[in-house]
Amino acid sequence: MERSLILIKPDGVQRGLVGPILGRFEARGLKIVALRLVQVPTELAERHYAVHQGKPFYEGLVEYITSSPVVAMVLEGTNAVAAVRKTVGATRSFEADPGTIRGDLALEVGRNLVHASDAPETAEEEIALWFRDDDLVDYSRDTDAWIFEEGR
Ligand code: IDP
Ligand code: MG
Repeated sequence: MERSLILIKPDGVQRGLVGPILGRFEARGLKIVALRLVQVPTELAERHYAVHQGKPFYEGLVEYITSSPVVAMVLEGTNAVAAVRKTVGATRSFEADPGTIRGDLALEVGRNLVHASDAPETAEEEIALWFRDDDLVDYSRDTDAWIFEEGR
């Protein structure tokens, strides 16, 4: 099973969209294996966005993600990384397809509601950055066999 690190960014929390956003992932069948509300320390923001250091939007991005609490979570499922990225939509919200979170609920790139890991390898690194091993809960759902062909 693949896992992805998702953040509902400060605009999502402030706008009261935690439930609707989380609901889209749950409805798709992704399993929540970790979840917490975090006021992000600058140091964590800088490590999380290290790949963007030096880009013109980097400082604004760190300011944005530390401006108010985020909801951090780990979601699990078959092809979870790609599935979540599709559900989230294009980075530039105004270009995101209708039906995606950004395409339905956001307009700007700097207020795009959600972070989602972009590859299984970066997902594992990001999960280690945001959660301790024992924060991840291993459990099965009665619905798993109706969501995953291989059951579990
Ligand atoms: P992603 O979140 O869709 O993976 P990335 O390219 O990894 O997009 O960029 C990380 C975040 O940086 C974006 O989600 C967005 O909040 C912000 N960002 C990216 N490009 C720009 C930009 O051109 N202006 C302002 N913010 C940007
Ligand atoms: Mg990214």
